[in-house]
Amino acid sequence: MPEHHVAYVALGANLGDPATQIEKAFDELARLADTRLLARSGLYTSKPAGYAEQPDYVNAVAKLDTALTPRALLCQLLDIERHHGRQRAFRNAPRTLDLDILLYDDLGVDEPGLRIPHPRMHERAFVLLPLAEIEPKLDLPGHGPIAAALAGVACDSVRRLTPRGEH
Ligand code: PH2
Ligand code: MG
Ligand code: MG
Repeated sequence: MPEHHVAYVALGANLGDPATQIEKAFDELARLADTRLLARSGLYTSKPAGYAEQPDYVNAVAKLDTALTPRALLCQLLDIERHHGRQRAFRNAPRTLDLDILLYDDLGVDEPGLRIPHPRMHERAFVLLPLAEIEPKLDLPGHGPIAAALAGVACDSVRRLTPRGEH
């Protein structure tokens, strides 16, 4: 029996048809080998953080049960990004699809190309709002309850696209 782990993945897109790409990415996550989609948030629209001259984003979060290692999961996520035509022009450039591992059990990883917990997740409303929707009691390693992290960030530039209770 392979070991099972819980991983949270952030989804983001702001080129092409972002909402459709995020919905498709949820399906692709659900079809990954040795992985089940346990929960998914609704879709959120958000103003770009970091580099302002780009279209608004659609963001969401998935909760996975997976037997993949963090590195194997990352490779699968990069593969899905490539299928969506992701190009890497420069840091924080607009993208057709971005899939980031936020958490993997309570594991800490600091390797080239892979840092878990995601080092900026606690300061990003576009991550915290969808994550809190599916895991309102979550503790963020090193940062305490997710509700406290949310209270410390500006959420006014993030809006749920679909009514609560619907995806
Ligand atoms: N991702 C970034 C940089 N800025 N801003 C928003 N609103 N949503 C994102 O997913 C996002 C961003 C780098 O990954
Ligand atoms: Mg990212
Ligand atoms: Mg990324």
